[in-house]
Amino acid sequence: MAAESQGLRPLIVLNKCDLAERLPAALAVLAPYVRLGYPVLQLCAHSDAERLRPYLAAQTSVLVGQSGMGKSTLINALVPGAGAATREISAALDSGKHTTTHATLYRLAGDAQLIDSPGLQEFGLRHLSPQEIEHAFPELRPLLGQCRFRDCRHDREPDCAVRAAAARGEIDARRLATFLALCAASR
Ligand SMILES: Nc1nc2c(ncn2[C@@H]2O[C@H](COP(=O)(O)OP(=O)(O)O)[C@@H](O)[C@H]2O)c(=O)[nH]1
Ligand SMILES: [Mg+2]
Ligand SMILES: [Zn+2]
Repeated sequence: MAAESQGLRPLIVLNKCDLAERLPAALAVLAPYVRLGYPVLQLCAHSDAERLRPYLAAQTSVLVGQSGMGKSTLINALVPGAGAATREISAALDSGKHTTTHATLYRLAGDAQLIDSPGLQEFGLRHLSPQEIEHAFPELRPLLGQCRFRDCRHDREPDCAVRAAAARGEIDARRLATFLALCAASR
């Protein structure tokens, strides 16, 4: 949603695919995003991080995700000598929770730049207005302007095109709940 709101092209990277017993549950969580057309790249940062490289060419990319998902491990696999702190390194240095604490930009061959980020703690969407949040949900865009009320919040209003689409199963229920929670937080 943050990427959509900024006009960035999202790629969902599903890391740790070597943990085969967890893979079906992870893919089930991602299914609504696949239905929306977002590409999903499955990999294991320890063995086939190279599969990410073609997606990074000639542009700046940022790795965003919860702490522990393997962002710094990916950086170290793709950028020789990067030395990004991972959970192993911070444990060895006995620094406990100090892994990635700030964003760092790394240069790759082929005019590519890759930014490692410290996870989602500093990350919010509260700066977005309800209108900007609407546009961060591609599945809502074709419905905007079709509700009875021009300022419909898609919450309890009658003749709401968004809720009607959700009732028909055309909008994922969890995505709609997230949308309503984001709108409530931005008011
Ligand atoms: N099994 C497995 N573990 C991984 C993989 N990638 C990263 N890890 C481990 O996940 C932990 C967190 O990795 P780290 O790169 O520090 O995550 P970050 O917080 O997203 O930067 C470390 O113990 C990594 O070794 C992977 O593909 N498979
Ligand atoms: Mg990190
Ligand atoms: Zn509505």
